[in-house]
Amino acid sequence: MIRKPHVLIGALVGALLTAPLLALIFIGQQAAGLPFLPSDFFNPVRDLTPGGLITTVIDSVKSIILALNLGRVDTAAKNVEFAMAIGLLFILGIVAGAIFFALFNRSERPTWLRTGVIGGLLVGVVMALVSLQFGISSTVDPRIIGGLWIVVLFTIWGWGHAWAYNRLAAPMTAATATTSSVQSVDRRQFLITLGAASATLTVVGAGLGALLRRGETTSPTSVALDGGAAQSSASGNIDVPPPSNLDDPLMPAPGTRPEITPVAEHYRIDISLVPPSIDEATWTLPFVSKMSDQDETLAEFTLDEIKAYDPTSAYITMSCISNDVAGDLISTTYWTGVSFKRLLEDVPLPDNATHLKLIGADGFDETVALDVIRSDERVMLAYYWDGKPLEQKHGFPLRIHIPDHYGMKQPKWIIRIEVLAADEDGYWVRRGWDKEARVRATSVIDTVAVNDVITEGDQQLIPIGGMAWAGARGISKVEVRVDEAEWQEARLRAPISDRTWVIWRYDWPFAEGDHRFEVRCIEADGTPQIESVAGVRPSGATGIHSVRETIG
Ligand SMILES: Nc1nc2c(c(=O)[nH]1)N[C@H]1C(S)=C(S)[C@@H](COP(=O)(O)O)O[C@H]1N2
Ligand SMILES: [Mo]
Repeated sequence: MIRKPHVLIGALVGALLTAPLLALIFIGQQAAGLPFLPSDFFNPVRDLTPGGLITTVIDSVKSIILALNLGRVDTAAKNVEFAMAIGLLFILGIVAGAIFFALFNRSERPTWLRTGVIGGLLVGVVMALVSLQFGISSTVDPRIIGGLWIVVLFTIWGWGHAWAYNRLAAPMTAATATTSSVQSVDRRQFLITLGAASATLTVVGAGLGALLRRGETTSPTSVALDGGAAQSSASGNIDVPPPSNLDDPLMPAPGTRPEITPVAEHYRIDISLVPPSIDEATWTLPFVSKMSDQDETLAEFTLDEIKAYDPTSAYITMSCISNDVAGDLISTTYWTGVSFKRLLEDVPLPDNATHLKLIGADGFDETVALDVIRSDERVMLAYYWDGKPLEQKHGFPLRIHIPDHYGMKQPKWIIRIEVLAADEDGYWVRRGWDKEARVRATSVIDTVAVNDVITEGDQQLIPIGGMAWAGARGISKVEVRVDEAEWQEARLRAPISDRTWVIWRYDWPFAEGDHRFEVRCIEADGTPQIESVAGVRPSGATGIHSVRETIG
């Protein structure tokens, strides 16, 4: 005679077995590039939820993290996604545990083991298929090894349920038969032991995984403001010229952001937890016509062939459409690639082609009109940042730059370009964001340098500074006002290029007390920055940036 464990105990066992399973998967990813199932699984699930529900949840949690001042927006967003992806599998694991126990409860002892192992195997196969189909996290070649790893882990996990059940449902022995309370104590003891083992394995596993974290090769920026001569470079890289405004006499106010963002600090936003890893040796860029019944490859380029074209380079500021006023999702670095217009000359496009659809290895996509490419030589297929191959998380081996548009229009990790006879909505447009996504003019106060008071004649001045940016449209004027007095014109540093932000500075003859500072900018053609407040969705944030500071 046995006492059957309740399905809720099954749920508990599910949790205790799934936690170390996830830790093992994490170690596998960090140590060997095996698939990170939580993200492989999370991406398609997120895409299946209606109306960007999950994205909204991520955004809300992210806002909370930021309101609590817990760090950068891009990192916060990735951490929230990471937690949700892990949490999703963990919850599924709990449900699976309950189901396992329900199944065991209905069957006889000899079949438990078989049920557990086969159940685990089945779940593992489904998970492996999802990972192979949608996953981009694995770097192991051939990919089937990653699939097998998942199947093996889940099979052991399924067996674990049968083993735990068997242990919990142990028939009453001479020692335990006397009272059911003895059996309860035994059960409790087993669960406590299992819990302790699970916790230890999980913590040690997660810690080990974090230790093993295969550091991405981050390249220190080779250019500083006082950068002197261009740096010499390792093979395959190019020299980054010092910024053109090196001699500009206007020095940024102390505390102003660096005019060039070190690549290691460049913001990162994309839909993948683990960025796709692409093998340069096998990567090609095919142009595929979707304009007849059958797909037709019109041209195909290797990376070397793309690099063989005359390179074009520019310092470029890029911003995410999700950047709040004065947010940190905006950065500037030195981009190098081939002019897309030039490359297109060597693609035999059908006459009625109008758009190209750029597809990323992560499943992201956006379209760009051929007119845009043909009318602006600056549209670039970029392969270097800061003179070095793009980092994995920034789109290796190839991404596009389209002046004047938010990052959401500019796919990274391009693996395929489809030639279309009509426009299509891209990944974020389908999710309700602005179709055009032209950047909005913005200006930001980085610093009110209260500790760097300067004396000019008999005046004491506090340097105030920051940046202003209007995509490729240029900035003609920046104005600052204090406590809603008159707007005062700030001085501008020459921008490094026609697409970078402009560093401004205003030396304020200060008065002690509590003050409010505001900034606004005017585009090159005289268009003023939009002053009315709007959030980031759907077209990018607008509104005036203000800061408070107490002087004295
Ligand atoms: N393939 C792909 N490309 C992408 C994205 C993405 O999720 N997948 N995100 C876009 C968005 S929203 C932005 S803001 C920029 C950010 O580029 P970065 O991470 O290199 O700064 O990449 C764009 N290109
Ligand atoms: Mo973005």
